[in-house]
Formats: sequence, structure tokens, C-alpha cells
Amino acid sequence: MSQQTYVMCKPDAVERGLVGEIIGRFEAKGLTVARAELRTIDRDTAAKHYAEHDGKPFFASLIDFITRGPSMLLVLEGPDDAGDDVFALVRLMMGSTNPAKSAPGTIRGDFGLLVTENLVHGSDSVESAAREIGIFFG
Ligand code: D4T
Repeated sequence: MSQQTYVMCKPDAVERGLVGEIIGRFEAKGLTVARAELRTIDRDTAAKHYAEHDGKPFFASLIDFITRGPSMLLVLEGPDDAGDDVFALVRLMMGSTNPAKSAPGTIRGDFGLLVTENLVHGSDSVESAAREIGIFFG
């Protein structure tokens, strides 16, 4: 089976009309869209997704942000011989968490400025990808 990872164009990306640009970059690289849905995430699902950050100072504002409007939820798929690295490739293309420090050429580096509005999410491991695909696509 091909390797899959979970990716989300966050509400700021949808608001700014960057969904096509973001998906286009992944497609141009050779990944394919296996699942896609524009959906406003509810607070319970958001809290489950970001459970590792529960208790941190930015948790409440993070939940407010990710639920404030529709996100584009995606499952991206790589070729069989990409091994376990599809999630890592996606994160390389996203850039580091803080867009102000993301390299030019990455999605966050080219389009973002604030860590609180960093445009995209991508699973950070094979295990996270399976968990998050389960949370959002059941
Ligand atoms: P996500 O999970 O959204 O893909 O982001 P990362 O994997 O790159 O980064 P993360 O889990 O450390 O952070 C999750 C989410 O919280 C926001 N955030 C982060 C924030 O608002 N303030 C902060 O100080 C930090 C560290 C940004 C991404």
C-alpha cells in the first residue's frame, strides 16, 4: 500500500485563497490527493488533534484559531517506493513551525509570518499520520 499522510490547510490558508497553491505544490512534487474535504473542525475534534498541547499557554488560542472557519482536510499519498518518508517530505515542503524562521521555498517560508497563523499542518510520524487520518476521516 502506498504511504499516506494527513495534511490540513488551516483556516488562514482558506481565508487567504492559498489552498490551490498549497495543494498544487504537493501535486507538482508527485504526491496525489487521496481524500479531501473542506470542513470547519469542531472544538472536541480540535482538542483531540492537539491533545499534546493541552495545558500550554497557547492551547486555547490554538483551538479558537483552528475552529474559526473551514480548513481543507487532506490525505496525501506517495508512491510505494517512497517508503515511510511521505510525512517527512510534506513537512520539509511546509517549513518549520514558525514561518518567520522558515526557509524561502517552503510553504510557510513563502506565505507566512506568524506562528499563530502558519497555514498548514502535516503529521509528524507514520503513527501520527494513521492517528490523524482516523480522527478526521474515520
Ligand atoms: P502543526 O501541528 O500545526 O502542524 O504544527 P507543528 O507540528 O509544526 O508545530 P507544533 O505541533 O509544535 O505546534 C502546533 C501548532 O501550535 C501553534 N503554536 C505553536 C502557537 O500558536 N504558538 C506557539 O508558541 C507554538 C510553539 C502552531 C502550530
